Amino acid sequence: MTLPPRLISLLRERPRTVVHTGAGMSAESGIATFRSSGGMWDRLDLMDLATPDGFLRHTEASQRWYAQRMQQAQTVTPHAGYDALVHLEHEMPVTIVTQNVDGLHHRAGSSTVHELHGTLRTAHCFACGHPSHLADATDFPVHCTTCGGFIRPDVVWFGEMLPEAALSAAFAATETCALFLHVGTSSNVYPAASLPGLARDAGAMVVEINPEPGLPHGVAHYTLPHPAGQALPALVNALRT
Ligand code: BJW
Repeated sequence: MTLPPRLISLLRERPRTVVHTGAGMSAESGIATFRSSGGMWDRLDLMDLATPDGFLRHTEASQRWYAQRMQQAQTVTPHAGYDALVHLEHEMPVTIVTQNVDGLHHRAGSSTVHELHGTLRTAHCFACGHPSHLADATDFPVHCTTCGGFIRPDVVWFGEMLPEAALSAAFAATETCALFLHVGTSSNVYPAASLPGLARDAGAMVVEINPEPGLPHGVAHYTLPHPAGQALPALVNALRT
């Protein structure tokens, strides 16, 4: 893969870097994306499974879907692109801002990770908020042992607020970085979709990594139309040569 010379020059300056990842980052580890052809929402209705109203109307189906995804997230292996990001943080200051809930950046060993849409690692009661478990459930629907409410994953659904600490850290890092890598997201969901424009306005070089790039014209300086598992190791290799 040929990288733009200006990107290689910037990398060699060891810039403050933000890596913003979406579902495509985990595709090569075997986790389905949401909106791509063959993605989860080709087969499932997101309004039934991943909204507060949908959860209350289809509690058992939603809990089963999340329990299965929680188990999958614990068993898949982070691919070479994840390892490349761990390597990159030994070379330059790297902040990872992820929309993903699968925890693969943590499992790969990245140290500064802000999870905008929560996590599949934990769960709580939808009614009383008490921490609970869902991943190992065998009987559905799963109820809270404290109040009898339904157990939900610690993820952010449409219409819900993003975790304040992660969101403010993401904006702060984006506004002060020199390189912004936008990896594997369809850029449909806000406020995450506003980050690349913010980075560009603040003076960062914006690079989109996606086999089917989708940022509006004029946001990315460069597009690498390749899978994350190939493009991210190529960036690390550029530092070695
Ligand atoms: C590869 C690849 C490979 C494949 N390598 N790439 C401003 C304007 C308009 C609307 C709003 C707005 N502000 C807020 C809203 C409302 C709403 C929203 O954005 N709606 C839009 C749909 C229009 N946002 C919210 O409600 C958010 N909350 C919020 O803003 O609170 C304040 C507020 C509340 C109420 C009113 C107003 C403000 C919350 C959003 C929560 C999103 N939750 C989900 C589910 C999480 C739980 C779960 O996982 O089950 O998060 S939805 C789903 O989409 C998930 C993802 O994180 C998110 C983004 O998806 P992503 O990552 O982009 O995946 P895909 O599948 O879309 O794309 C994959 C990409 O990978 C593709 O491009 C492929 O080409 C690529 N790819 N293989 C690299 N190998």
